Amino acid sequence: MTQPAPSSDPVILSRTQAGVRTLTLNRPDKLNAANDALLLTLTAELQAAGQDPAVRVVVVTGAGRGFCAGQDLGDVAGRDMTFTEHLQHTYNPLIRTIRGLDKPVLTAVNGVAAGAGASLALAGDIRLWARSASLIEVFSNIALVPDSGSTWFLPRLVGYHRAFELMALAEKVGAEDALRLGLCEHVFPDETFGEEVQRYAERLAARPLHALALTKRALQAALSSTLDQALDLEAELQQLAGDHWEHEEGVTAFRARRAPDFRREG
Ligand code: T3D
Repeated sequence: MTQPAPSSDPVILSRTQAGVRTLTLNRPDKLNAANDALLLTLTAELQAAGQDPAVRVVVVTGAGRGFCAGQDLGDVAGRDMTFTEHLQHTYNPLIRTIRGLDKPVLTAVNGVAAGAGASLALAGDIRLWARSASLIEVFSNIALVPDSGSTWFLPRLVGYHRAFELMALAEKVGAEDALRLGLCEHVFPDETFGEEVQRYAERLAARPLHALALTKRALQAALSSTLDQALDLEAELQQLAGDHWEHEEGVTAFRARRAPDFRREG
């Protein structure tokens, strides 16, 4: 299997501020089109953030005017993997890592998100968009099938018919439509996007992380479970939450009429 090629210019920039780890896709000249180095490094950085106690929230964003233009089409010819192998080696672990991470992952969509870049944009637990951002299910332009989770995310957000239309015509969805369709939670002005994302992420970082991790797990399971299964899982996870110090802190703070401090360790 191929490994990330050594490069002087990091394909992923990493910075941590106030418990927020920001991972920036850094191939701005190609609208952050993804090569293997970018995909494998991003996955490794997400896993590292998951293990790092200093990190409470992860933000994935792009450098320059694009978020991610999907697969780097210059990197496909001569590849020593089939499409199936390549997806299983690169994109699928990335999307699984985001959805499985015990910490909230925000996708901060600063510009165009196309192809697998659109899937990446949709994979965040919370999706924040800049006003000039857009999403294109561009795969059919090059006669490919939507991948990296787009066929799972999109119909759940917009329904089968609109998902099919977006995929069949590869039409650009702008920020206002994305908000209306439920492809993002908030749209911020381009000029202040970075600050707004950091402010939002810090607000989330002050929330009870253990409870949010369990919430993420419960919601994801519920997407493919029956009501009975969801009720059983809630009962099981509520025990884990109720036994955790965060719960005691929340109740104590409520009784004392003060704000809870979920950042302190047990
Ligand atoms: O391989 C597998 O395992 C299968 C997995 C597939 C996953 C996929 O993501 S398939 C879909 C691949 N992505 C695309 O087909 C998107 C191609 N790009 C575009 O359609 C357009 O660039 C955009 C709509 C995204 C943006 O258009 P625009 O007009 O704002 O920018 P531009 O001028 O087209 O692009 C700017 C530069 O980025 C340009 O380079 P240059 O001419 O300035 O040197 C362009 O070539 C480059 N670029 C954009 N997208 C890609 C790319 N270079 C390589 N790969 C790209 N995907």
